[in-house]
Amino acid sequence: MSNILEVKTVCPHDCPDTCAMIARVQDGKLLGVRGNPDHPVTRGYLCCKVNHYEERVYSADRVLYPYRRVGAKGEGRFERISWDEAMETIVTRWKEIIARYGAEAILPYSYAGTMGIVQMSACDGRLWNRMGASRLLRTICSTAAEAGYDYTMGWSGGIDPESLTYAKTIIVWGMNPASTCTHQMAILREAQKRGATLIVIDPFRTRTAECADWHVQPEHGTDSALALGMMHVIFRDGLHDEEFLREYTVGWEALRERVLKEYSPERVSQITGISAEDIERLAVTYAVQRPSAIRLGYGIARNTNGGMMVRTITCLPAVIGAWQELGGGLLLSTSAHFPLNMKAVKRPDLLKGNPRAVNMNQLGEALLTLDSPPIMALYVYNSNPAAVAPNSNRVIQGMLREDLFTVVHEQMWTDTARLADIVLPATTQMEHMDLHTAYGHLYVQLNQPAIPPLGESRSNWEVLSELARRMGYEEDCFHDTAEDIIRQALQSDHPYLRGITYEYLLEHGFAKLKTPSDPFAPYLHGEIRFRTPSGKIELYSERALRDGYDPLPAYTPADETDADAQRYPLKLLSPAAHHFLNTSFANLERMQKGEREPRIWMHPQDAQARGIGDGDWVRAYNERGEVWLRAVLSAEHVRPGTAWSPSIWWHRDSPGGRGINALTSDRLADMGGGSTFHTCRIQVEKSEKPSS
Ligand SMILES: Nc1nc2c(c(=O)[nH]1)N[C@H]1C(S)=C(S)[C@@H](COP(=O)(O)OP(=O)(O)OC[C@H]3O[C@@H](n4cnc5c(=O)[nH]c(N)nc54)[C@H](O)[C@@H]3O)O[C@H]1N2
Ligand SMILES: Nc1nc2c(c(=O)[nH]1)N[C@H]1C(S)=C(S)[C@@H](COP(=O)(O)OP(=O)(O)OC[C@H]3O[C@@H](n4cnc5c(=O)[nH]c(N)nc54)[C@H](O)[C@@H]3O)O[C@H]1N2
Ligand SMILES: [Mo]
Repeated sequence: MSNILEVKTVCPHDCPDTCAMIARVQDGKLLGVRGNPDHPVTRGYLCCKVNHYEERVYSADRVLYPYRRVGAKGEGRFERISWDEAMETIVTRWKEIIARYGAEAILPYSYAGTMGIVQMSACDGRLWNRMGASRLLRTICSTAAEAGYDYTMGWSGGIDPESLTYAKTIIVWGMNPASTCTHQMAILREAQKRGATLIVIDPFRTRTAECADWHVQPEHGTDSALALGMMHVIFRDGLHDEEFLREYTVGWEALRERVLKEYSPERVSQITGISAEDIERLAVTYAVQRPSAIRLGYGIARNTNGGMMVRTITCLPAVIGAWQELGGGLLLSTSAHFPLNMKAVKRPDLLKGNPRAVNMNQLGEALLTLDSPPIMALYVYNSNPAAVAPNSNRVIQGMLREDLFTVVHEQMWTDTARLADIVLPATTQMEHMDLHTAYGHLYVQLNQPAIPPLGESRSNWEVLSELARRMGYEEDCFHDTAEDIIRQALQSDHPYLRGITYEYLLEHGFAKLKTPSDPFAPYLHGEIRFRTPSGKIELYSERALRDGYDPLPAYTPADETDADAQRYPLKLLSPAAHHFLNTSFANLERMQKGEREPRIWMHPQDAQARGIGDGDWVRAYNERGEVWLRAVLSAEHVRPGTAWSPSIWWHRDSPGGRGINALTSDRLADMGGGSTFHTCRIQVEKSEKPSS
C-alpha cells in the first residue's frame, strides 16, 4: 500500500459541480479516483460518469500519437507521424493560408472539453488573438440564458447553491440536476429534508421531477407565460413586495399592469396546459412559503424563445423580494463571482483589428458559405463539433471540403477527429496541470497532474504555445508554463481572493472565495449594486427595447416556422443523457450500458397513431436528416406531441451512422446568438434498425 500516491485533482468537465477529486496512483498508473470528502460540495462522492475515470483515461479510443490522414477525407485512415512533422505541416499550411487569404481564413473551434483556466481560457485567447484568426462566438451552451438574465439583472451572478438548504420553496426550472449535476441535487434533497417543497417545472418527467414534491409539466416553450401567470396571481392578491419593488427595481408598475391585463390564470392555462388552479397554487406557494429560490437551468434556454423565457423567469424573485433572504433568490450560474485576472490569462491586448466573428452554432454554414475569405483551416480542441453542433449533416459536409485543412487535437478518436487531416494526441486532466473556477459553486481549485502523459500526448497549452513560437510570435506569454498562467490568474487585489495563492492551493487543493458571507447571498450586503444601467433590477428594460425586444417580459411562442408543422408534427427535446456528458463518456462501455441504446420517449397516443409499440425501433426525421431510436412509450413522461431523447450518442455508435444532431436546427435563439437544440420538429415512423 505504501507506494500508492494520492494526488489532488479536479474534474475538468462541463458541469456546474466541478468536483474535487483524489486520484490514486501506483507506479505512474492511475488506479482510480474518488470524491474529496473535505470538499463541501463534492462531499466525498462522484457522479456515475467520473467515478471510473481510469476507464476513460485508458480507453481504447485514446489518441496517443500524432497522425496524418492517408485515406479520403472522413474515411478514417491515418498514419503515425512525429510531433515535429505535425507541427511543421501545420505551421507551413497556416503561413500559406495567411499569406493568400489573411488570418481570418483560420478558424479555431473549441468549447469546454476541459474548463481549466490554462487548458481552456488561455488557449482560447492568446494565440488566436495574436494571429487575428476569425473569432469564434462560443454560443452553444449558455449565451441565450446569460443574455436574458442580463437584461433583468445586469450580469449573471446568482446565489450560492450552499444557501439553498435555507430555502422553504425551491423551483427547479428547465433543469435536470439529478442527471446534470448530482451534487446540486444533494443540496436540494437536504433542503427537502429540512422541510422545503421541491417543485420541478419541465415538459418531461426527468429523474429530478421524480424526486420532487410536485412536478409541473407545461407544454414545451411556454414558461414565460407560466411565470407571467404567477406574477398575475401575486400582484392580484397583494403578495408582491412593494417596498423592494419601489426601492430596487425599474418598471414594476408597467409589469403589474401587463400581467394583470394579459396573463390571467385562465389564459395562461390555455397556453401552458397547466390548470388555472395549479397556476394559482404555484404562485401562492412561491410567494408565501419563504425563503423561495429558483434553480434555473441552461437547458430551457436552448429554444428560439429561450432568452425571453430566462429574462421573464429572472423577474420573479424581484416581484416577491426574494433576493433579500438567505436561501431566497435565483441561481443560474456562480461563475461571474470569480474575480480572476482573466485579462492576463486571455490577453485581449494581443488582438489587433477586429476579425470577423463566426457563431459556433452555424459551423456547417460557415464552412460551406463564408467568403472573403472562406475558412481554409479549422483547428479543433476541447470540442467534438461533428456530433455536438446542430445540423450535423451540414457540419460534416463542411468538414469534408477537400480544400479545408483541419487539425483536431483530441483525447479520443471522436467523430470529429476522424474527419481531420492532422490528429494530435491530448493529455487528460490526470496528465496536466490546471486551475478551475466553477459555475455551480464558489471554490477555486488546483488540479495537479497525477500520472505522466500517455503515449506522446501533450496538453492544449503546450501545443498552442509551441505553434505560436513556430509561427514566429515573440511575445513572452508564449513561453509561460501552466504554473505561470495560474499565478497570473490569481494575481488580484480583490478581497474574494485574499490568501488564495498558488502555494495555498498546492497544499489544500481548493479554497472558497472570501465572500462577505458564507453561504453567499450576493444581494444581502448592500455592497453589490445591480449592474444594469439604472443600478436596479430592470423589469422594464430600455436596453432590451433598444436591442429590438419587448422592454417588458412577455410570452413569445417558440417560432417553429422553419419546419412544416404538418409534415413534422412532433416537438423533439434532446437534452443531457444521465450517463454521458455531451459526447464525452459516450464511447465507454459502462456508460453505454447505462444509457442502453439511443432512445426516444413518446406519448402512447402519438405512438399508436403511427403503429409504434413500446420497444420498437423508429426512424425520426425532418428536412435536415434522419436517425434511428428505440421507442419508449409513457403517458407520464411526456405530453402528447412532444418527444424526448437523451443525448449525445456518437455518430459512430448510432444505428444508421447519425446521432441526434442530424435533426437539430442551426437557427439561433432570440438572444445571445444561442443554440436552439430543443426547438426542433420531427416526424417519426416505425422502422427496422439499419445494420450499420
Ligand atoms: N449527465 C450529464 N450531465 C451534464 C451534461 C450531460 O450531457 N450529461 N451536460 C453538461 C452541460 S454542458 C450543461 S450546459 C448542463 C446542462 O444541464 P441542464 O441545465 O440540466 O440542461 P439539460 O439537461 O440539457 O436540460 C434540462 C431540462 O430542460 C428541459 N427543457 C427543454 N426545453 C424546455 C422548456 O421550454 N421549458 C422547460 N421548463 N424545460 C425545458 C428539458 O426537458 C430538460 O429536462 O449539464 C452539464 N451536465
Ligand atoms: N442535441 C443536443 N446537442 C447538444 C446539447 C444538447 O443538450 N442537445 N448540449 C450542447 C451543450 S450545452 C454543449 S456545452 C455542447 C458541448 O459540446 P463539447 O464541448 O464539444 O462537449 P463534448 O461532447 O464533451 O466534447 C468535448 C471534447 O473535448 C475533448 N477534450 C477534453 N479535454 C480535452 C483537453 O484537455 N484537450 C483537448 N484537445 N481535448 C479535450 C473530449 O475528449 C471531447 O471529445 O454540446 C451541445 N450539443
Ligand atoms: Mo453546456
